[in-house]
Amino acid sequence: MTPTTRTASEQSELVVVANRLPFDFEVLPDGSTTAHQSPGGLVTALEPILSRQHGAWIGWGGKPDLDLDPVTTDGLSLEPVPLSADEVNRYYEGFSNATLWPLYHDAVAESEFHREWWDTYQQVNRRFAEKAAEVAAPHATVWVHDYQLQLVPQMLRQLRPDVRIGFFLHIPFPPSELFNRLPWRRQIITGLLGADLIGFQLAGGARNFARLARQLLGAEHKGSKIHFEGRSVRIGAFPISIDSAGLSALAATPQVHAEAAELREGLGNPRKIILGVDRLDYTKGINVRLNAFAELLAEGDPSVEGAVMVQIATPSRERLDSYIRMREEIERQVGAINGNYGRIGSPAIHYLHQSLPREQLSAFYSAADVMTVTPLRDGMNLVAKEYIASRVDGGGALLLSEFTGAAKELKAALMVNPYDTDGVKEGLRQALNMPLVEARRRMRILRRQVLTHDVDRWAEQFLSVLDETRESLSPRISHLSNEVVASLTEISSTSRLLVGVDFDGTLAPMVDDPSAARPLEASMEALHTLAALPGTEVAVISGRAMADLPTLLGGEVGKLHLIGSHGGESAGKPELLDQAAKTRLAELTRTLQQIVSEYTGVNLEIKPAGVAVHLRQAGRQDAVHVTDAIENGPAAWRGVHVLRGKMVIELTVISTNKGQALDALKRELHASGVVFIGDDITDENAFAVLGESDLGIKVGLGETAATQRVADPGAVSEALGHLATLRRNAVVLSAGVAAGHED
Ligand code: ADQ
Repeated sequence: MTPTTRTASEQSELVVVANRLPFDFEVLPDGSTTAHQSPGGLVTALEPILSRQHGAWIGWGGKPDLDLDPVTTDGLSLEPVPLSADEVNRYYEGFSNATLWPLYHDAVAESEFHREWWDTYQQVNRRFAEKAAEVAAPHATVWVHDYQLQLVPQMLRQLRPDVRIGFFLHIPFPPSELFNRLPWRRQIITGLLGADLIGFQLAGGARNFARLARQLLGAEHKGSKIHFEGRSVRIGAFPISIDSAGLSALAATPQVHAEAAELREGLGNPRKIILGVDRLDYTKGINVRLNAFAELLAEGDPSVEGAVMVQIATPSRERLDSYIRMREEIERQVGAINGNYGRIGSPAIHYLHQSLPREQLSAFYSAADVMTVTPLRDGMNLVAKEYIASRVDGGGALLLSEFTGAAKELKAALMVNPYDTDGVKEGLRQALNMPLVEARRRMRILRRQVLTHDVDRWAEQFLSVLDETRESLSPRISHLSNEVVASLTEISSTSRLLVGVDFDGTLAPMVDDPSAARPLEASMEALHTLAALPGTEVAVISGRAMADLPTLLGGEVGKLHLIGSHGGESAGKPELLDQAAKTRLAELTRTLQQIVSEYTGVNLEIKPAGVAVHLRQAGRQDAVHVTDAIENGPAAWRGVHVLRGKMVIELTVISTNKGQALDALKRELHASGVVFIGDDITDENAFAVLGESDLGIKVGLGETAATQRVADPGAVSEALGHLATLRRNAVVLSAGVAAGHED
């Protein structure tokens, strides 16, 4: 698809792409829809930046089959992506939450692998990428979020190579031992590598990713950069945080104070309140703390009068079997503990399966003496940070699982291993009995960390590193027009592709001394990448002597086809010249030597089937005289063919040209589509033989039979790099889709 039918003023400089819009939509009984903002940390952090930059947020409305129009609020435009009930089922509940979620969380629950889920995941990712391509202004920044959208960076890059793409993963990135179970592992890594910057919560996630990119795709990794298909991708750790100041301010309000006091009273003024706040998810280790608390009650310390536990669990993913089972298990556990240890009017555990407003949550945080955060694995865990930010009184104690991302920053918390019931019990006991001075000392350290590392800082750091990648984004990419990108995209899926490229002025920038010409490294890398792909052939078709080409190409020919002397020479071709032609060539060489001997700056290049006269270094007048002498002399001889290039005239004793050579190669290789790129007049013969399903790209100005044009050899590098990515995806991904899995 070719992007955008929007005008520039309808596009955005900064686009956030996330599974959900930061709004909840509700369909009323009369069929109309209302929207309520659901201010998560992410939108709070990004809203000011988004509004300033006429930003957009692309996401799903949260209900199947919602067909919503884009809306703009406070300078932020919301761009809904609709999902059918089937897609919600397969892409969201299926592949995202029943395949990826458990796999990325240490496989604490079993992952399910279904090919239909993967198909829908790809389809929906494509829809998000297409929406982003439509909404993003030229050279915009697009920030893609989380595990539901890991293919979007690469898909978007194909559609819009001009935009800068950042990706942030909110959940852990697993080690290869787990990730490699995924049948579509290569596609996911390739999808992510479409970004310019990939952010993880922790450095360990970035390391896991780099190792997999190397193992699965042969990508090179050095420091914070991964080199893949001629591009450099930055990776790094960006631990997310919360609106620390906002939550502190909220906790300091008299209303929250009063509500916290009411809560304590409502709970029967226990000596200690233990709190858990989570999405109801099996990764959160809610059962871990319930077990530990139950065992402590059984041992009589604390007594049920001494401590009360409050567990607030916000409903989550309620249609998935694993969540239904877990909810039943937790509710059974709560019931059993209350049955065993509760009293009439004073249960041991208060359990709310509800989502609470911010103020009420703040009151719970303020009232809780001990906060229990015991996930088996968690990308970060914002609840731990919210608790700390809410303790404006400097009190409270945090029991924290060492398997949360937060544990790396919140070192002054009481750390526990959630798999070690005795350890969790001990931690809980310690927290309940911690001397005030020590508790305050710890909380002071924790607060300093959370207040100085808030979500604003997180977003700014991510976006400024993403901005730095602008340098590595070649400025030439802007010279690839949307039409060139669209044509490359179209031809990349042909069944047998032949890519032909000229050397001088196309692969290698023009230089005065022909022997000093060298191809751009990125172009060569792209050619070798292409040549290694199945169903893909690459030929360098040059006027240079065949014998010189390997050296000119940097010594490494690999799988490239080489054609020299404008098609006169190629590997396996019988002898180039018969006796008559050899005699003619000798005579031609002698005559040309005589003509040029009177001029300085005119160089002859003796080739196997002809002589090239280079005029680039000659004065204007001299060039005219030499040209006249040649045109009126040997150019008119029988059996001599003339190729007129830019400041070069070439006389050959054979009649082949690049068009014939390209056409012959196309037939020999049974190519179904040809891309030819060239800059010179002699390349026009090649453009002339291209058919409807082929693509000709002219480099630079001047009349041409080619249908597309790029600026210079730098832009050729971009075009070839882009074609290599597209082709790789076309052949590798289609092979994966056809086979239903990767291997
Ligand atoms: P989550 O798995 O959702 O996030 P978490 O970081 O704890 O986990 O965030 C939960 C949020 O929901 C918190 O802001 C919390 O206040 C809120 N919440 C929980 N229970 C609630 C209730 N009953 N009522 C109202 N609000 C409630 C994912 C990753 C995490 C990562 C975040 C952010 O799994 O590891 O920290 O993204 O990147």
